[in-house]
Amino acid sequence: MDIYNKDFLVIGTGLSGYATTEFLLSKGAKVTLTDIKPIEQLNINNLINKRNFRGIFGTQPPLSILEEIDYIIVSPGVPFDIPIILKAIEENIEVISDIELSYRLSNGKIIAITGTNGKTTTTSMVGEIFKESRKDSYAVGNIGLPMISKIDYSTNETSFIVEVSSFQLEGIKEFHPHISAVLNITPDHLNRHKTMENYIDQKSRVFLNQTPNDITILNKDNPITFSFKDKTPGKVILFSRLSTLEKGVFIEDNQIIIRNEEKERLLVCPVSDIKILGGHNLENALAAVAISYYAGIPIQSIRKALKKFKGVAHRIERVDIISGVEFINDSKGTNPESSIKAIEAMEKPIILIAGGMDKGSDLSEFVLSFKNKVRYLILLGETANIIENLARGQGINNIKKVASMEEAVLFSFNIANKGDVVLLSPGCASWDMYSSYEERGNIFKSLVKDLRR
Ligand code: UMA
Repeated sequence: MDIYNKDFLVIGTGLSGYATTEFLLSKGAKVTLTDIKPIEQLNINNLINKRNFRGIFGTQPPLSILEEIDYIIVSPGVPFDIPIILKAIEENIEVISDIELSYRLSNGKIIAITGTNGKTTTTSMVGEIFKESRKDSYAVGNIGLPMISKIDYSTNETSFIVEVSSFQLEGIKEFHPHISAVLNITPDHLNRHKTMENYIDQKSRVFLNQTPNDITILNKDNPITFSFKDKTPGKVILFSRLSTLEKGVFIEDNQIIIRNEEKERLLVCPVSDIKILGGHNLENALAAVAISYYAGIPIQSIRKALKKFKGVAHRIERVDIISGVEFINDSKGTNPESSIKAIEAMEKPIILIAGGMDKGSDLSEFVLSFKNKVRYLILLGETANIIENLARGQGINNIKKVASMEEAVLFSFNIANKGDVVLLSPGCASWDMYSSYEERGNIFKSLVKDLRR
């Protein structure tokens, strides 16, 4: 893809838009960066005076700008149905996501990991496994590090381990992973994708450009991902926590096992070596084993890295134990399914802090999972009333609605008994009150720290 002297419109000034703009300018492209937020709310001082840079902020860009534009790069959080994108598509201007641009400009191989939950943990695990075997690699993408920021460092020997979201997959065309993995699919982001069918279609785009020479790794235990075995052009490798397999990665006698094409039965490690909590994390580990093994990583490195892996921030992250009360930050519980997994992973009575942006998700399964586990419910954000009504319908009456995380943490500590766990796992996105789940989790962690003062 030729970018020198071409005119790019980059929509969104978050992590992806900023990194994309910096990269494109450094390669001699002309960039118009836009964001609906006003300039005072954006952190773009380092770009403003650069040559070939122009900014349009505080509004959607005018349609007339398209006359000068060769390519549009859309940040993941920007929906594809805004007027400028619809018009550009009508006028045959290429509209792609940051991940597609990065793919076109990168050297090396791509491993793409998607799914509703577990993407970040699995991507981090695979990243650690690759590091352990000293393979030239970068863990990038939805994990919080735009892939474009590492393109300049890539060679033919580089492996990009890319966490890809349904948002990013919406804007791919040629993106071609050598290995793709779909961990699980349950309802999420329905406010953007509208129907479950659409969401599933976006996820299945991860293997859109694969060939029989590529590998698609699928979770056998999730009916939707299992059904992808008949859709992908790639060679299918399954993993399963619940059943043994003729070929693939599974658990037998509390050991993680690989059975390869030659029907060899390879022992990876005992399940007890996986230190991160919950059955869902065991599934993530099985996926990470499958990805790494088929990427050619020696089992010894896989084994070592898995044993060392301590989890990722904001995902069932142990923060502190104060006066016998354990605090766990699961701010990355941004959809019901993810938070159900966190609740299932707890072995103590739970004081749950939940609620957040209303993405249109059905929260009833989430509330059903509270039964016999959640002792007290503290609610905040847009969905507080919805969760309260569902919970009362289930006979749960220990409920407190709060206006801030500070109030939530103080109240939780006041009512907690020794041996309880205070779990922040909202079941909802953070964007009604915070800029990201990271910000929400960091505020929770610092408030917990303050309890010690
Ligand atoms: N904006 C517009 N016009 C619009 C809509 C939004 O200009 O019509 C602007 C917003 O004002 C904002 C910017 O676009 O300033 C937002 O961009 P962004 O949301 O894409 O934010 P980034 O900082 O670039 O972060 C994105 C991913 N965010 C989302 O998908 C929402 C990050 O994933 C990712 O880590 C990062 O790129 C690097 O690749 C976060 C996420 O929540 C973790 N992902 C979702 C999830 O995991 O469930 C999909």
